[in-house]
Amino acid sequence: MSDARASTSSASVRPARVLLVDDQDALRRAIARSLTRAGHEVTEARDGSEATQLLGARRFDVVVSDVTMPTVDGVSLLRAVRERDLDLPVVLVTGAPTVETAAEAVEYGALEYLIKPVEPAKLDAVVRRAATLYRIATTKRAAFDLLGHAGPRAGDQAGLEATFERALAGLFIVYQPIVRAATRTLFGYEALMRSVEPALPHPGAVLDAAERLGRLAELGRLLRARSIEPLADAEPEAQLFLNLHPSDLDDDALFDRKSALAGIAGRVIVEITERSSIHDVKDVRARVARLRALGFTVAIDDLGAGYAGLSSFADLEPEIVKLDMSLIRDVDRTLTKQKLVRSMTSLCSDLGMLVVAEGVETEAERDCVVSLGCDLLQGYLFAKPARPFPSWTWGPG
Ligand code: G
Ligand code: MN
Repeated sequence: MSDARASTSSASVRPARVLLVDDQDALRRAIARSLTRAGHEVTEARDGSEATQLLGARRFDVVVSDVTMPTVDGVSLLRAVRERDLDLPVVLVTGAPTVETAAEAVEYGALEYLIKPVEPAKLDAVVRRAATLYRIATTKRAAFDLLGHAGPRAGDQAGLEATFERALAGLFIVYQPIVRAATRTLFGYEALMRSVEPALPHPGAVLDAAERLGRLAELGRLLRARSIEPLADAEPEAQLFLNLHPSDLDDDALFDRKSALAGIAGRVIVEITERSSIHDVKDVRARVARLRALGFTVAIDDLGAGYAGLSSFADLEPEIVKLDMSLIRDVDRTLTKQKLVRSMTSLCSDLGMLVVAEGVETEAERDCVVSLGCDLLQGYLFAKPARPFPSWTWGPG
């Protein structure tokens, strides 16, 4: 990008504290040497988990990470970094670029996405630019703290609060159709949060910020209220899928019989994700039973994306199971995925549960998951999430 400019115009001669992550020892050492020669202070990590530990223990100005590594890969590391620090620049370096990782890298705010081999001079320029941008970001926060607030406050906390407030103000809801495989008709829409705040660019970041600020319940209420607002304009038979954070189950407002949401409970499916643990919620079963008693339908979201294994099934007894898109991606070309999806659909149909295939992007994936017994389909192939209510197509063929 603008490295050439950065290297010539950069006034920054301060060395950057670089966390360098790569599982290939020889390559990592070579890069470390060249960065050290360029005047930087380099700490090496062999993988993402070692890097995460170092991030907890020391301060860095920039993270330079390989993408493909065992256990914790570069993109997961990028997410871990964003959980701790909204500004710390991450430069991803890959030997095997894919559109998918590039897109994820952008989504989670990687500063640069470089292809190996990277010239030492170029890496030096990128690192300098990154470190400078980081300083600008922290300075901006400090300035905001000084000018925008009276009284002593933790800079990071204040920065995060301000960012979160802007995210709340710029929050909006998009909807993605979910269609029936058997009849090729609309089943409902999933409501998805979006934010225009660049510092919290994706729903996960907004949720993390809310969690750190102890404002998850408030965010959940806002999202639920916003999500049902346009429902009067939807097809009357359309169901509404709502994402709940496990902590929402602790919020009494969710169980209020007189709420607008409870009033339409019969068309609402609450999705509880497998991505975060429901073990922290007290009396999960009783809480979920109360939701059912109010008329809500329960779905497990992101199944296959990890964490809960099958124990969440026992706790939630969902009516609907949403298979994570990682299981659906290339399912038509991946035998192991086909076997997994097939076992899930047959198990679920034994239990009377409907299965949704999430993230269907191609006709081949669509036809494959239909033949494997998925009842409901969702994904870019049919429609991207959009303001209410996007039209959709079955796709060509
Ligand atoms: O975690 P949950 O399943 O609620 O999140 C769904 C996310 O997946 C949304 O942010 C939505 O924009 C995205 N999404 C929906 N359909 C597709 C798809 O076909 N491909 C990809 N890559 N993402 C999708
Ligand atoms: Mn969902």
